[in-house]
Order: sequence, then C-alpha cells, then structure tokens
Amino acid sequence: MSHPVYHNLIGGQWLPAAGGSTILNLNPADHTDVIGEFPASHAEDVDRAVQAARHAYAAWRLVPAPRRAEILLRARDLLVQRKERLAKDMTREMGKVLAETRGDVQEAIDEALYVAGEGRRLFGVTTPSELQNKFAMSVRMPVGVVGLITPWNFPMAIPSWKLFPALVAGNTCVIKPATDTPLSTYNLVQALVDAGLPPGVVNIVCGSGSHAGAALLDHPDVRAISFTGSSAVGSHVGQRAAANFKQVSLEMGGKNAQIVLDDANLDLALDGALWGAFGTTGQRCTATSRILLQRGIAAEFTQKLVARARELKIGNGLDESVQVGPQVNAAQIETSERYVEIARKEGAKMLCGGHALRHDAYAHGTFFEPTVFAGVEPQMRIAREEVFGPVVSLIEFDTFDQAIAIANDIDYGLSTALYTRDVNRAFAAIRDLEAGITYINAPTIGAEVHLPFGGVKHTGNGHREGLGALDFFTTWKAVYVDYSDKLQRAQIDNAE
Ligand code: UN1
Repeated sequence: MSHPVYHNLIGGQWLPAAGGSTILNLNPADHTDVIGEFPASHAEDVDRAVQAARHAYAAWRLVPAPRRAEILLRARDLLVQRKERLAKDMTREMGKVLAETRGDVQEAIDEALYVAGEGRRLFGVTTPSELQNKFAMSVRMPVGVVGLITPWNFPMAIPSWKLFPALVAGNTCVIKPATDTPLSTYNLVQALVDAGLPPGVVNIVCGSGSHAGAALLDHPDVRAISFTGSSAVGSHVGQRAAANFKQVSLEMGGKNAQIVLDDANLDLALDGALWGAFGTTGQRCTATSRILLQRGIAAEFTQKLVARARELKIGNGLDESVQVGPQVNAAQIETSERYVEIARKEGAKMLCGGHALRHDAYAHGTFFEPTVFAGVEPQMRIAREEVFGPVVSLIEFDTFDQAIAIANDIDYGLSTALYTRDVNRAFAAIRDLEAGITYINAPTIGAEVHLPFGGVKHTGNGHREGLGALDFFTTWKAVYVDYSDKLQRAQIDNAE
C-alpha cells in the first residue's frame, strides 16, 4: 500500500534530505500500518535549515511581541479545530490511547494561550541608577537561532513547550523531532504556518540524533539548544553544546516515587498509582516507577494494585475501551524485558505482568504487560534506574523519615507524590523531597503548562519549561540612558 512521503521544512519549502534517504514511521500497535516516510537528514540539511532560520531572524526579531503572540493565538484556534484528527494521528504514530493523545494536543493548546499572553508581558526590570539624571533598565532580547530536540512520548506538547516561548520571544527555530514521532511535530508546525508564521521562522529537520541532532549541536550559528530525552543522551548533548559555547536546557529522566502513608485514602492512592505507573504505558519522564508503602497498608495496597493492574485492557489506543497502548518501539520492549530480568535476578518478586505480548491481535505491535514487582529494596537497580515502560516497583518502609530518605536516595529528581491526610507531613515532604515537582494526594504525572516543569540532580541542568521557559529563550540586556549631558563616571563621580 502506498504511504505519504514527507519532507523537511526549510525556509518555507518542503525539501527532501539532500542525501535522499528516508526513515519509515510505523504504527507501534500494528507495524503493517505505515504512517509515512520521513527524511533521514544530515549536516547539509541542518545547515540549510539554520541558514534559513538566520535569514528569517532578521525580520522576526523586529516583529512586535504582541503581534508574534497573535500568530500563536491563531494557531491555537486551528489546533482546537483539528484536535480530534491530530490526536488520532498521534495515537497511530506513537501508541498512547486516544484520551491521552487528546490531552497531548490540549497541552499544546493550553501552552499557546499561556505563552501568547506573554507577548504583552515579557517583563523587564527598571531600577534606579546610582547617578543623577540617568535611567537604568533591563530588557529581554531574543537569543537568535535556537535548536530544539524533542522526544516521542509527548510529541506535540513538548515541542509546543519549546517552540511557543522561543517564538514569542523573537527567536527563530530549527526543530529535530524524535524519529518515532515526526508527524505530530508536522501537525503542530503546520498550524503555525497556517496561522501566518513567516517562512524560515520554524524549520523542521527530521533524522537521527547521531546525524541531524549532532549537526544541530555543532552548528556555529545555533545559539541555544533545548533538549528533552534520556539522561545518557542529555549528558552528551550538554557537553557538546558547552564545547560550542551554546546555552543548553536539558530535561531528562526520572525515577519518580509515590509515597503512601498508613493514614492515606487508599482508594485514591490506588487510582493515582495505576494512572501514574501505567498511563502512557509508563513512558513518561514523570511516570510513577516506585511506590513506597508504609508497613500498615502495604499488604492491602499491594493486593488491590495487582488485581487492578491485571484488569487493565491492553491494545490499540484507537480503540476507546483500551487503557494501555503499546510501547513505542521494539527497543523499548527490550528495555522492559531486560529490567524484568534484572529485577528477578536481584530477588524482587514479580506479582503480575513481565512479558511482551505477541499473540493474536498483538502480533504486529510492541505490547508489554503492566508489571508489578514487590519486595524491592532501595539499593536494587530496578529501584534506581529508569525503565520507561509499564514496570513499577513496590518498596516498604516503617517511618515517614525513612520514606523521604528512600525517595531521595536516587540520581534523579523530577516528580514525587505523597498520599496522606496529615497536613504537617505533607508540608514537611514538600520541603524535603528532592524533586522539581511534588504532588500531595495526586499522582506523579499531570503537570500543568503554566507552572515550572523540570527537575534536579540528573534530571536537569537547572532550567525550567513552562514558567521559566522565557528565561531560557531570552537574554538580558542592561540599558543605561544618561540624560545629564555630561560625562558621569560610575563608581567614581558618585563616590563618598
Ligand atoms: C514527559 O513525560 O516528558 O506532567 C512530560 C506530565 C505531562 C508531561 C510529561 N504533563 O505528566
């Protein structure tokens, strides 16, 4: 069957990769369903895209920010109109269930509204000068051409977190989407183009990280890189960007803990655990991958969790009754299988799941059963390393202080959740959990776009998306206006 062929978007034109090679994009629920063929780009394509972005920057930076924001608002309206189609495209492309891909498109819609408002804010700071008849202020300037490297698990939301603030601030962009999910990036950028975004302001270059991604990192005209992906790749991205004097924002892995105290509303904590661990088939950087259970409720919680995990309906996410879609590709299935083996060897007890599904309706997809390990000790690899699949570990503890210590005793620091009715412990946890995000009586997933998103330790390098993104996509300029009509020497003429 014939399938669509997509090209890169460079300077407003759709161009194949110079080398002519392509990558097939397959439906992870059914590999016989080909989404399309996308360019496998190399340094030459990236260079063209960066030149187009450089060219467009000259005019785009001068468009008043409120006007730039209006394009985002128009794109938002188009995303609202197209939401259902784009959600279906996304489910076909990366597998998560329709309710969730609708949520992913909605996140881009929310981001557009939030960031468009910033077009009339982009606040700077005025401050008194130490000298008379002198005015002092700080204003935000765009950075220039920015490179965006985005993952497959939120293939529209995460590109929107990066593109929209970059654009409203006056930057021009080259985006390299994950090889598993270019179509959702196309759909997002198409909305911007249809909303009137001038050619070259956003360029798409598809291809692998090692070719297209690396070329973006090395390109001398790219001023900043915003990356979301694994900590292993992020470390490499950070070092390479630093060697090229680029600003870099890294959003990486997690090993997120949900803590359940004896006094918690157990049913609420169960709902949260199931959604946090198996929503998006466990493929969120915010996914719940450790559940810390206080001794008094551990047995009951474990038994109920396993019973409910077994009931989850696995299948093609286009079927509205399905709760858990496929993993995105065969490599992710191998990772889940590998960690199941690691956990078993370490002595963890597998209570359900643990296998890829390959029979009948699952034969052409990459499906993995929701998997629960009990008897997990904090030092085990299964308790410390990110799996990025539907695999969750249960760890028991006696005291609240132990729970906080276990939660913190990992390399990552993205999201955390505490279920309790004790307000004092809730506030102590908010203070003491080492993470960029803490939820009280809500699961580890589900961040809203207008709060800061990001983590500490190996999860990030200090930047934040959402509230904070404009700090990354702008650079401060200090401005002094001396209206005294004479030379005034700071630190000298006004000295005591
Ligand atoms: C991610 O997994 O990379 O907070 C992002 C959440 C979503 C975003 C997740 N809004 O779970």
